[in-house]
Amino acid sequence: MTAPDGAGARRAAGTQGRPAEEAAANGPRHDAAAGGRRGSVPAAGSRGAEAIVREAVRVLVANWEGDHTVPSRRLYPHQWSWDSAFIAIGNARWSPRRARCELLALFGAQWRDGRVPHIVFNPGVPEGAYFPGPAFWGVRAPSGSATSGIVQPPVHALAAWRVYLAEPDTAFLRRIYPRLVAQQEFLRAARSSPEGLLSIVHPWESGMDNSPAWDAPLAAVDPEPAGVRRRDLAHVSADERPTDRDYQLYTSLARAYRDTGYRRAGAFAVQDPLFNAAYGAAESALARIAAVCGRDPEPHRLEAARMTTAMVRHLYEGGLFHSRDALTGRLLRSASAAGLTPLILPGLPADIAGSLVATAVDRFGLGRGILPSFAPGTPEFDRARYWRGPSWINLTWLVWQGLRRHRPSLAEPLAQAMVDAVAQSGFREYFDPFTLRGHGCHDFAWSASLVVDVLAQHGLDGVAPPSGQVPEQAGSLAEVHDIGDHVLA
Ligand code: 2M8
Repeated sequence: MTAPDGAGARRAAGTQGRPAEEAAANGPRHDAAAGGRRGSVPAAGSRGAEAIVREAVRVLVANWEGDHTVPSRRLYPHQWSWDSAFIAIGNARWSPRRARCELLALFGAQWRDGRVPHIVFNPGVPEGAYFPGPAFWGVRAPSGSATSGIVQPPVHALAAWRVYLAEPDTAFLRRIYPRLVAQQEFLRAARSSPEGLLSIVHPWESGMDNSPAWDAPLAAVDPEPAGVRRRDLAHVSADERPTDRDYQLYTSLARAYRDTGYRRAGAFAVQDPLFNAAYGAAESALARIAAVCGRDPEPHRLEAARMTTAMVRHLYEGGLFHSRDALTGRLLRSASAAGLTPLILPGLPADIAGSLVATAVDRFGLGRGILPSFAPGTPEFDRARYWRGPSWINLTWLVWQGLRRHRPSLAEPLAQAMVDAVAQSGFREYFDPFTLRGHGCHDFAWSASLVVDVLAQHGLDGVAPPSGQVPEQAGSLAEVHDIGDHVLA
């Protein structure tokens, strides 16, 4: 798996010219539908899996900053909230200690009101390395760390539970449980609507920054009049990133929120299915965590069920979950893959799960490759531009988790598709859904960590890694491979 980008690009060349309409009609296809698995690893089977795991661990070690992992050394040189959760899930497989440390470092910067900021800035990194940096956000956590003032999808309880399963450390769980509860309480107190749904107040809070799902609500936002000095374009080509206008809107919204002391939303308040599903799944995970910690799991179970019901009532239509504009009450119909992520809700009614799976197959090409972030065949779909179509490992992983519960037969090809993507193109930030060509930055941490988790659970080509005993939910690779962090740290 060395320097796979060139090979990936060459292999992709034959399909890149495929007319958009054909691609759109057929959906992503690089597996059975294409008459063979393009991009399958050279040495399939357990040896191939081991090579990918080693390469992933190399990335995770290279991005390690002593108590947290940067998503990318140059493009994202600080700690990001939901990245850390996804990173911990994979790290748990080879270094549970590192996974615990990652989550505890993030929650160390939790605010008094319970919010977990979406960025914790590293004081050792110059202000100019990332925009908007600490001077823009102008705020510190009680710990003294400079942070942003917005949040990201609360996938952390899910991560904490999986970290515990990999190595049952009850002291860790007891330490993080009240912090996870406070995170949820902040969202209930500051972001809930009469319908019982939670709002995000900035596209960055969705994690899917420039998703076409935000085009309509962003039309009501006044862009920052002056140009913004972006840093991202020094690292990634402009046609793979949000536009300058997007950045003017992002900055304007963040400034408006900041100017109310991070209390009142500006002109953007949206109930996103991914964010709300993450919250609901967090309550289910908290129920399990509470039981281990000797606390009452019942309130968490009830809250998970309540959120599931509210989402089905207010966000579900036509085989997909959609966002809802909290300011106008209007459903924001779109074809974002965020609308499939409620599959992670354990209590999702079977008929809704069945319809979501049908949509995923028909409109997102599920079963024929990796999951695009927006449905091909729509006018907004863009196969290379960030969250407007490319495939991301974290989104695919979330839907994969849901499928394992609701439709296991489709979970397997999706796991293989994630492995194929990194085998062909390396641990890139995102991938062309049709060719698996890599886009965005290289050595992206959650692409590495989540594929380690996939391999630990699924193996490669259905062959489990050579431990011979990879349990369904728990277990690490560290004991069976010489890649524990005592070796690599
Ligand atoms: C991207 O977002 C940041 C802003 O938060 C950026 O573009 O600078 C998104 O992909 C987000 O989901 C992710 O957490 C972050 C770091 O990987 O990058």
